[in-house]
Amino acid sequence: APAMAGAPRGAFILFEGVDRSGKSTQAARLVEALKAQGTPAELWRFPDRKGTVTGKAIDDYLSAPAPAAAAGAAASAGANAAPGSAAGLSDQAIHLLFSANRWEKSAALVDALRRGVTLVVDRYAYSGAAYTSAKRTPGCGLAWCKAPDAGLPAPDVTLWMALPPEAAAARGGFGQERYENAAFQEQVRAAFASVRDASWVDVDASKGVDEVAAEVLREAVDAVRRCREGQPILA
Ligand code: DGP
Ligand code: NA
Ligand code: NA
Repeated sequence: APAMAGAPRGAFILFEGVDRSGKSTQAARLVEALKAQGTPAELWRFPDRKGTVTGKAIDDYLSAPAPAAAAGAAASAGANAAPGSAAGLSDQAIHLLFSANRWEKSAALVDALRRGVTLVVDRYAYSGAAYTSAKRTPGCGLAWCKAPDAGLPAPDVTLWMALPPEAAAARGGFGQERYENAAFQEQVRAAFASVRDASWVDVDASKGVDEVAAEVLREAVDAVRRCREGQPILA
């Protein structure tokens, strides 16, 4: 379909961070703040557990309690999972499903941006590379982890919710999901440092919620402006 003359595209604003960094709270607040300013905006999240073919398997995998063991092993496949259950998927298979989950939504994502909707996205391909490479599975180094996501639409800005380990720990205990243990989260944090790129902006997530929200809104408004001024959709 021909592009509507003069219709500005929306911005792709991504939040990344370790678990408990406050990104989901900030992403929800940002959508409301943008809408209040008259900018059409939607909240998306990955993995998309509900609106996709792959979401159910990913949800089953994440919900399965991980065996208590060394951090890497604890995040990997449950050795005793029943055959055919997502809980027992290999590190390689679940990695590709997470990537497929993003690819399932990629055409709709580009379509929304073209329609002028700004997308505020909670996790994306950086989480994909960071969480799997943090498992230190032989043969699954960073290049292997990044490969299936190559060519996905890319964010206009990535807001990294920077939170020191002590501050994350002070926010209380983890839940029951597979990756929620302190040792593995530290490996994830280190892996994120190896995947950062020019789209990244550090947000000091240890500040108060309102202060963080104000900083986030400034960065988001800047990205929306760049997209209105004609910055092409990135890949
Ligand atoms: P969330 O719903 O944002 O808490 O994400 C669920 C968990 O899945 C969280 O621990 C981060 C992890 N995760 C998100 N995306 C990916 C991915 O692409 N690959 C892997 N291995 N883990 C991911
Ligand atoms: Na989580
Ligand atoms: Na979250």
